Amino acid sequence: MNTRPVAPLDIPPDASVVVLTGAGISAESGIATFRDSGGLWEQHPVEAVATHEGFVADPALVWRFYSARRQAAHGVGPNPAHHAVVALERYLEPRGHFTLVTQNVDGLHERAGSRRVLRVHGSLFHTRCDNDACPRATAPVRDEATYPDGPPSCPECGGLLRPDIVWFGEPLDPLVETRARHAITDCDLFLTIGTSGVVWPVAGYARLAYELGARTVLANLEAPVNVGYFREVYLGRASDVVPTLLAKAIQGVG
Ligand code: BV8
Repeated sequence: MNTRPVAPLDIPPDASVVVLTGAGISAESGIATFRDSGGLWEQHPVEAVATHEGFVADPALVWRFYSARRQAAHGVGPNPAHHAVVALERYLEPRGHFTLVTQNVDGLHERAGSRRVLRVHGSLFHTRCDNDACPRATAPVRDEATYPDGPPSCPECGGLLRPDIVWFGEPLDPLVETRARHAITDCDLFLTIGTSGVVWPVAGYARLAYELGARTVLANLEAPVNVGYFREVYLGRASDVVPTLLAKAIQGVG
């Protein structure tokens, strides 16, 4: 494992960069990660709250789980790592290419000012109809409400509304995934921040970038299972490590 002392990265202003984030970038904002001790999945079996089967079996439980996450996300804000990623996007805007691929559904990247965001696992603050025959099944609407008294019904068809989240066993949006893969295929630098690298197909993105010869860089609290695909590894807390790694871009220098 190629761990290095944290130091500013040289990123040319015309570089093509993909940043991939996971729950670790939001940890210091106060959002629980999934698999660290005390994480979200410890309180809930994944099958019960993050699969369609679990939703069908107990939609009220699933909506209590996601309502609690909406409340948690409302109560916190972006941290210096989120803001550093925004600065990188602005630095590359004139001559480079930037794509943020996030597994996070908490909306903190967007609140920090990120614009070119691919949300591969959906959005906590969007709701859509669970009835595939309903036009609202493919037209998620912005929804910040919580539903403590039971699952909401679709105003269009009367069916169940669901969070616009990609659950286990469900495919990613094909257009979103195609755009993510294209960006990775074309990138010079693939910077991954705060993910355990265990959830597929996103877990395979580091290998894709590595095998295509990109500069693969990891900023994480600890080494994830796919650490072997990162040419540079910087361990530590995202809000410390990421602003340092991106310091030159933040200052607008190559
Ligand atoms: C699909 C929704 C096919 C819920 C989520 C191949 C092999 C094995 C299994 C599979 C495979 N292909 C598919 C699967 C099945 C499954 C899967 O990957 N299972 C795994 C667990 C074995 N994948 C799927 O089901 C996917 N769908 O493949 O469909 C298909 C095709 C056609 C037709 C039908 C089906 C769907 C996957 C999406 C699942 N949904 N979320 C919700 O969010 O409410 S996944 C869930 O995990 C979250 O989205 C989260 O983003 C994601 C990844 O977790 P991380 O973000 O990495 O968070 P984690 O806690 O794990 O790690 C945190 C990291 O941060 C740690 O490394 C930690 O050290 C670090 N950290 C902590 N603090 C800090 C920090 N770093 C820096 N600073 C800090 N302060």
